Amino acid sequence: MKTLKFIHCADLHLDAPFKETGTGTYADTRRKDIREAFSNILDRVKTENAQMLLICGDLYEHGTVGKSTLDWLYMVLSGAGVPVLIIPGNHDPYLKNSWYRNWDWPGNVKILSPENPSLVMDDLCVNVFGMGFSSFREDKPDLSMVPPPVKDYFNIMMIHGTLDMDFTNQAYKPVTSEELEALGYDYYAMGHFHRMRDDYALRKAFNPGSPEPLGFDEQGFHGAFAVTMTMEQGKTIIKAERFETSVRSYHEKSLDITGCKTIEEVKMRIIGLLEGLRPDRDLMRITLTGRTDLSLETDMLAGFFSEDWLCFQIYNKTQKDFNIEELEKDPSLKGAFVREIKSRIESVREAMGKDPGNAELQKEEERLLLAMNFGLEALVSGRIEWRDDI
Ligand SMILES: [Mn+2]
Repeated sequence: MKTLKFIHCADLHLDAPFKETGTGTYADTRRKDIREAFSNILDRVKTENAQMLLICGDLYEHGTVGKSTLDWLYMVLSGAGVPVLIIPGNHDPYLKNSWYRNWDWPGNVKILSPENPSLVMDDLCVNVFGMGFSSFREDKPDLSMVPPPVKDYFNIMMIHGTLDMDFTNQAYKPVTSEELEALGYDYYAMGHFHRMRDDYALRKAFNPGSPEPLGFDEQGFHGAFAVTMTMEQGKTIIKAERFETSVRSYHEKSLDITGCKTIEEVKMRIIGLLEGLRPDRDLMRITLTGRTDLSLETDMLAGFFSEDWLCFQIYNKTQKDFNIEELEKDPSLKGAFVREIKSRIESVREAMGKDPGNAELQKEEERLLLAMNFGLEALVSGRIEWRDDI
């Protein structure tokens, strides 16, 4: 029985610009976070006793990567202690002026380029073929150039591209499960899409996603794969274990502030929404919804939180509150509805005056106020937004 253990990652995007709004140090901190996520991967190489590291494209941003980051890369990659195999992606393509051609990479790093796409390591019984990018944009690859697998070796294909998705005009190196299966390799190490996937129709294909999420469109789990392959009597078995590498995570939430009478109350509702989240880990985008007449200064409101939170965005999508006095005079169904609910609220309040601590009456008043809002919402806008705070 033969065994091969390796770590498979992709899409680090070192020195990504991080253009979105955050506090002053947001972009710099996030670029450091990417380095830390990569350090987490390199730590795993050691703790797993992995025999090689695969990086399937977009290791860095061609346009913005700095010399200090390349120096840092040299240091950490040379310290990896195992062969590191890299294919260029669409953000770090194998251009004439690519760092892959013009930088002195450590001896244990192998860049699989169109000139040298294959690497056979006899000591590990492994054959790796790499299919990366040589420009920022590439269409369907020519799979006829992929050499046949090497008998009794672990055959791995590294691809930066799009597997089994129909992006007719937008495709970056599209391939299908059938096409890859026909090549007869044992493991297809994907890169390009930033969400982890291990559920392709082709069970031998794995996409690790970005080790550190790069924006609010990259929520959820972010990490890489620790892969163990075993070969016995000509049969190869894959065990790909996902592990988390991300330093921070993005969260988008919406908050209905209908009924808030002061900014202080809005703040309190936001604080309630943050329960279970951590300022040192979570990056927030909150969209305020509902109806209010409060004048909301979102920058000021966000400023209240951004001392503790690295990224705290607040968007205002609230609408002006209903003018009950105006609507009461409305000759249509809206007016009739408002008058009916209003008279019920008044009689409940009258009863409350005679019987203060009556919990049933308090509940009934709450119900009627909600009924007023929901009913008017339905009559005015024709729909009711889902509210999960009630
Ligand atoms: Mn990418």
